[in-house]
Amino acid sequence: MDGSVDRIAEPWGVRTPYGPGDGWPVRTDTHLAAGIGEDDVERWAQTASLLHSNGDAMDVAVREGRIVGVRGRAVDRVNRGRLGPKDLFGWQAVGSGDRLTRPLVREGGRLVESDWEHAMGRIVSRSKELLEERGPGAVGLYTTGQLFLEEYYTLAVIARAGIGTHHLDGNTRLCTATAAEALKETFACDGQPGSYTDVDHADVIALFGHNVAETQPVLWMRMLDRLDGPEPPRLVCVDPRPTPVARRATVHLAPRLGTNVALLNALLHVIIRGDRVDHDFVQAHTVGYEELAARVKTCTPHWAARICDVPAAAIEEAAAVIGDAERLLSTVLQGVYQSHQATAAAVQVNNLHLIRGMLGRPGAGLLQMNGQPSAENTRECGADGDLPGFRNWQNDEHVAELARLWNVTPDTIPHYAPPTHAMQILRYAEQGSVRMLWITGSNPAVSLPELSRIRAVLSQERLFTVVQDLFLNETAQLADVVLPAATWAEKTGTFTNADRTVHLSEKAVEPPGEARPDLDILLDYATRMDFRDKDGGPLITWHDPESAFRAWQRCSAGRPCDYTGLSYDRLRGGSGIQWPCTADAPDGTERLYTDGIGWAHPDGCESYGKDLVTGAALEPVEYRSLNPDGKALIKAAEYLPPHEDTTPDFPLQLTTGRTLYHFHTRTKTGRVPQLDAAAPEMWAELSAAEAAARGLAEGDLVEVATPRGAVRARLRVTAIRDGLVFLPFHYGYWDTPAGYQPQTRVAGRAANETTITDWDPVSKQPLFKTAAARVRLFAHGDGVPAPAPTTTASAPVHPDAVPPTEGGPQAHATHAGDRPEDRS
Ligand SMILES: Nc1nc2c(c(=O)[nH]1)N[C@H]1C(S)=C(S)[C@@H](COP(=O)(O)OP(=O)(O)OC[C@H]3O[C@@H](n4cnc5c(=O)[nH]c(N)nc54)[C@H](O)[C@@H]3O)O[C@H]1N2
Ligand SMILES: Nc1nc2c(c(=O)[nH]1)N[C@H]1C(S)=C(S)[C@@H](COP(=O)(O)OP(=O)(O)OC[C@H]3O[C@@H](n4cnc5c(=O)[nH]c(N)nc54)[C@H](O)[C@@H]3O)O[C@H]1N2
Ligand SMILES: [Mo]
Repeated sequence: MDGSVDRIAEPWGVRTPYGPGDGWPVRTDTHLAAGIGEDDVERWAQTASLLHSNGDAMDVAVREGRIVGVRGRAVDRVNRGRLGPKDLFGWQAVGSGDRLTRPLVREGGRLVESDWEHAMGRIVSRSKELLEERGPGAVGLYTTGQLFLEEYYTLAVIARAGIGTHHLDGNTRLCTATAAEALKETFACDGQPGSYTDVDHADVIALFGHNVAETQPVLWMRMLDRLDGPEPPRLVCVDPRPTPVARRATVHLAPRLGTNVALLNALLHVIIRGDRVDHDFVQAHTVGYEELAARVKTCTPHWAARICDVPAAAIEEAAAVIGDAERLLSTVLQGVYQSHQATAAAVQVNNLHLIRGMLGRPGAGLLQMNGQPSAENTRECGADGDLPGFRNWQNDEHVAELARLWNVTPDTIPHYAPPTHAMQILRYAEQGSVRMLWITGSNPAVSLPELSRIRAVLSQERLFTVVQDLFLNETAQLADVVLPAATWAEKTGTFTNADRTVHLSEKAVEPPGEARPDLDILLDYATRMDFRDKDGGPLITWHDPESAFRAWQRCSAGRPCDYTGLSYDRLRGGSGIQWPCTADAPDGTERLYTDGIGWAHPDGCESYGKDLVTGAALEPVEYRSLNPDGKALIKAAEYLPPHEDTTPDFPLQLTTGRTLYHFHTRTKTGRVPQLDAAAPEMWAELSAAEAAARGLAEGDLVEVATPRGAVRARLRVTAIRDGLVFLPFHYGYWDTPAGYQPQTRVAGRAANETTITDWDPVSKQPLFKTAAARVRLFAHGDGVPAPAPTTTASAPVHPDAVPPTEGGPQAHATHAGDRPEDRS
């Protein structure tokens, strides 16, 4: 099968079909810079993908101190050598000519070049001033899902035990807060139950609001290879857009936005009505079944059909497929997490698995997906609104454990209330109680909802903003101090993907100019702040990535995410390894809950749970009486209508999301010629009927407006459901074209000008996927089609009208088949 294809035109490459229970064949994908052959590569450095949560393992090719390409790692359990388009080409952004190379500080209103001494000095003196005058609550830290484990753990210790602030969260709040919360509601603890190898065994795969084809293309390759092999699985897809997944589905349900709970309750109704319930499993491992059965009794497919605008027969059919499954794998992502009733809906997917006994065996897998590459570590290390090691802020013994570990008194670690969530930190900054905000690895001026408000908050005079990034992005433009960070391939560390696989990422090249690894910056800050433990010793006792990793191992010991059996050496050379990895499970753990529910006992659990409607936290005593034996919790939820519904003025539903070729606010992918060219500009999507009703055609310039703001973009007419407009959220208000020309300002282009300040009451995740909007003609097109890809959910209904998305010779990547030495 060896050969080469244009991986912009054919994002998933060639097929390697396989049957149930067989190992996924190897296919090694390679892309090297023009004119470079494998013989020209001086060195390969081991790492994994940092442009999504899949954790595709790869080696970075180095020549003369520069990255010149990448090759998938055939030995790795996650990808068996394959890479997606973003990873094949995205490495070029690391060497981009416009990286930040020196610290910047604001002088007389302008950002000017400075040095580390001066820039760190400003941060430290402001920190000390605020701690003195206003206390730790004046300092907020907003991090990411894109750093390394060692960095998050250091950040968490600095925040919780050094500064002593409650206000530390990640952009994971926008991303996987609901995944974590749904797992906490059902299993009383975070931790992904399933494994990617469940794809190898499943007879039914159900995807809820997850466009895996575009957002984890290698996982989709695995599914495609099953679909093209003997005894293929049946696919259920719940998504309002015609995604590549929807096009391959046995049953595709395209609900109205924000109606996931109604749809899931109807699926549960049919399964319970037909008694496709594993009563033995329910009896042995769960509490709450009776309440669920009562709750969904009236949720017939006919009832849901009216709410979701999906045919009742299709709901029956999907329920029959799920009800008949012997090995059901479900995945859930942003179509649930960022939509109305996020946690309540995600929990109903868990319920499907619990009542069908689909847990803890090959193929019976549940993946409450992650989005960002290291979001898992943000959660584990407690750099989001959790305590490190999945510890429970309401459990005094857990807080005491951390205090012993860090040699501080328990009252040093704030735990009087749940750690502050990102939207609330922003609110405190808006109101003036938070006076310093340190942003690491995120671009909130593009990625948070209601941008006019975010810009106003971040540019306040009284708020001291620090931005630590690779580029002078939209957020950095508003900062008081900008710190140049080294990134992936320029620093060493570990990170963990969505199925708990830990990878080592080695330094391959030097960072540009004075840019420094995030870990070094944080350690430097801790030293300058002189953070001490209770005996006067230094609070932070580690000094480099490997010693930070060992410190984290001690923190993880005995917790669900136990890393004690791992080491840098063990992660070097072979495959990534799944946690928990301990002396008892030295090769890691493929699936959780193979032997009952492990972490729901009141003494050990991470969370006592919340009310699914109000988000109010349960008291320890309430939890103890509800679940004394630590079983899984079946929690029912009632469907409630979306907060912002359509009106005559705003008659369409608006959703936002991703395209295959770009990552977030495009700081990395926008600087890569192959990726930039595949989707160079903003667009909007409507169905043919909605376009016709407004006299609109492909390529017309339209304005999409909500009560918050508007964007202008060319229209792509697709097979999206009626009543819906879609905007990709990748395009910021600064253009950063590949080729590194100077940036230019583009007004009215970022999708988040239109989105609403609103969040799920339980997980506090912002709702980027349910709002009401109107679309009107701004100017007729000039025959030029919308700049949207044709290979994705954005495929035009009239393919002849739009030239196909291709990458040409520069987008060719090679693939090579199984070699005996690669077989594991
Ligand atoms: N190419 C690419 N890949 C990425 C990323 C990227 O930026 N680009 N980012 C990474 C990150 S951080 C994340 S979080 C993931 C996100 O990965 P996904 O969740 O797969 O991506 P999205 O496009 O945000 O949303 C998924 C789908 O939700 C559907 N949807 C919208 N509203 C609803 C609803 O109310 N109900 C249902 N059932 N579906 C709905 C949309 O039509 C969309 O197809 O991707 C990761 N991978
Ligand atoms: N409308 C709408 N908005 C959304 C979403 C949506 O679906 N719709 N999705 C949400 C989701 S799921 C997510 S995850 C967020 C993502 O939103 P952001 O976090 O804003 O995403 P990025 O553009 O990836 O920003 C990451 C920043 O970190 C920098 N960076 C990269 N690597 C490093 C590093 O090693 N060190 C440092 N210091 N910096 C680094 C990059 O240059 C970039 O500026 O957007 C959210 N916003
Ligand atoms: Mo995300």
